[in-house]
Amino acid sequence: MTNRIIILGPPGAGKGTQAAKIADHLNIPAISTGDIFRANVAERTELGQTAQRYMDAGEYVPDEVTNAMVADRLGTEEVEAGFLLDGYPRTEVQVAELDRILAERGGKIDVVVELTADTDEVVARLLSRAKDQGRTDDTEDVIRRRLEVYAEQTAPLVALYRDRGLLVAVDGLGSVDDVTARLLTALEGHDGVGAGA
Ligand code: B4P
Repeated sequence: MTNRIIILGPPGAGKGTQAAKIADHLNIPAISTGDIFRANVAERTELGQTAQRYMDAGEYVPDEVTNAMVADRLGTEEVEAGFLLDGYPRTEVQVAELDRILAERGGKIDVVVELTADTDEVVARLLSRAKDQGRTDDTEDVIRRRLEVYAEQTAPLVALYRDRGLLVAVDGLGSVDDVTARLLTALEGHDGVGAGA
């Protein structure tokens, strides 16, 4: 049994923060599409130049770009014992591509965690990150757009994965450590996760 986990949630819910902790605990790689895009922006690669235009506007990077990048990563040996996808899939087209990639390799997703947090809290967190880190997509206008895009394109995936019997919702409010503990409890209670990692 492997650990194949998706973490979903609005911008600022704590996906990236928690993905690193959970992946470390389960000894599997966290694949964060946002981090990969930001690394490419910093290195000024062609992918980074494409991604930056969309990220700075609060829009999603086009599916074909994101899908190709994830397919590449899921083709490597490092994901054999499992993986945690942080911020992917974010659209129905990305879900279909992930299904295709996994079917080709004879795999499947074990669990999808929805990290929940209300709008006031996520806006406050992102504005606070803007002060600390100066991320160009953490301005008030762009945050508002990112939340709209999430509601339009990603929130429907919650129902989609619930219908597949894979969804576990975890409250993202409280201290980082409290949320990690809640997540680990939810994952341990879910069939298949934690075994054989
Ligand atoms: P991401 O990097 O995924 O950014 P995010 O949604 O803001 O989440 P992030 O992981 O950074 O924040 P977190 O909630 O951990 O995406 C950025 C952009 O990349 C997207 O807008 C899009 O343009 C592009 N992109 C990425 N994936 C894509 C895809 N699949 N398809 C198309 N485009 C894609 O944390 C937020 C803040 O809250 C942090 O400052 C953190 O320290 C703080 N925090 C976390 N937990 C907390 C807690 N419990 N209490 C208080 N603060 C907390």
